[in-house]
Amino acid sequence: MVTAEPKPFRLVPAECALVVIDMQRDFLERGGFGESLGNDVSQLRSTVAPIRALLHAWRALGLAVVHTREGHRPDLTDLPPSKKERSGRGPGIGDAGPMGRILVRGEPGHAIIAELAPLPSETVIDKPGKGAFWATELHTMLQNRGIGQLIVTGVTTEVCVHTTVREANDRGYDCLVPEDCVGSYFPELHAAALAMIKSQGGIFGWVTSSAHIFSVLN
Ligand code: C5J
Repeated sequence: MVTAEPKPFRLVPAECALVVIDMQRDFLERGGFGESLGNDVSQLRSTVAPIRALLHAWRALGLAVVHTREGHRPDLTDLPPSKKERSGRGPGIGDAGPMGRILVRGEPGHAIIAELAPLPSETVIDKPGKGAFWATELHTMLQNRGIGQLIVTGVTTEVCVHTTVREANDRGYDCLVPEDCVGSYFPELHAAALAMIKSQGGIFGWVTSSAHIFSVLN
């Protein structure tokens, strides 16, 4: 049992995937999309070391790992005009930025940061939306592997992490969110998002820390 809120989480490693949401250069590095929106990207950096440690532990045990990347086709045919419209005060999605075209697949800024680079054997889901289940094959892939639990990490807590946890919850997955492995540009939204997940008896899932997960894995 992993110590968690609102109650202990019964971890079954063989049935649990570690999901790493959108740890992309565009969100985490200076000069990327996140910064072009006026955000302080250093707010997200604290997640890198604990996610990396969890990733190494998960890999050493041979367990399922899924990485996601938010982004769009180069022709932008999967980009709703409404998302484009609200995608930036300056350059928006698809426009040229310091790391190539913003949130476009194959561009430098779209890549996962080097510290968390996926192994060739690991699943990478390219998602056009905030949630990792919408318009992707994630649910099918998890079902085919007998996965019913997710440890959800990455950025940002109140946007793509939260949307993914909600989508997973509605599809019957138990989601455990280690609070040091998720991050936001906005501390108050980070706190509110975590509070929502564990409220009402765990309406969307469980919240823990990576230390509590390690103490069970060890
Ligand atoms: C955002 C994300 N915040 N990965 N994307 O636009 O949370």
